[in-house]
Amino acid sequence: MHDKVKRIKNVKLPPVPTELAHRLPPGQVLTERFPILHEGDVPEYDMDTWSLRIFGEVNKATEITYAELMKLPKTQIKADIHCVTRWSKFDTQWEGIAVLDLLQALDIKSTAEFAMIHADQDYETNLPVRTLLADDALLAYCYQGEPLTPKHGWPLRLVVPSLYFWKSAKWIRGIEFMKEDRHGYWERLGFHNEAEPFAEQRFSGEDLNIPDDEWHHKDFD
Ligand SMILES: Nc1nc2c(c(=O)[nH]1)N[C@H]1C(S)=C(S)[C@@H](COP(=O)(O)O)O[C@H]1N2
Ligand SMILES: [Mo]
Repeated sequence: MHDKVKRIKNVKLPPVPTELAHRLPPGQVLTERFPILHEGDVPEYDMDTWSLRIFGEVNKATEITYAELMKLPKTQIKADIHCVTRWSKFDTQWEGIAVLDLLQALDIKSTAEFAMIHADQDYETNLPVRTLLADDALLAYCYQGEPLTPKHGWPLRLVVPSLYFWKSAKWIRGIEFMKEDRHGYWERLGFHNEAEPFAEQRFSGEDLNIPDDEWHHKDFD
């Protein structure tokens, strides 16, 4: 077994209050802090030229400007989030555009079963379109009533609380609709394709690269 796999498996977990236990997926630790985790540098943007590219299994590929996006209905959610490196955070509040509302404004082909989320810096992650259509899948621009900070994904990030948080791409730049599934960045490196926290779908195999379990030494706010 890989050393890091062993370490992650042996992490000691502090007790969780009984009344909250049912909300904590197996093997997770509750944190009040908000860790900051990503590959590459925090990108900088000129919002006049920023766009969200929609392509693949759509009748008309398009690029949506920030101004156009902001005209869509706004949705607020409160959700628990779970990172594969074992931290969970309860009751995070987000405001954004429900992916459902965006998709209704677009001409998506019925063959579009999967989506690849394209984000900076060269990050991508895949998920089923049906998951994106759930009530709580959001393209978020606000966190706890304030604009997202650049480190947490400003100007736009995906928030899909039902899956491990690596699927919630920050700095999203495009959604590619696909007939067939394809692996994203972490999925190629051995993370689980479906990534449901309550089923503890962390890794697809134990002989592959696995996540850094040292999030508590990292940046957070
Ligand atoms: N563009 C991009 N989005 C990303 C990542 C990344 O490396 N790049 N990391 C993911 C991972 S592993 C996690 S846990 C969350 C962390 O979000 P946070 O920094 O707001 O806590 O972002 C996800 N989205
Ligand atoms: Mo993560």
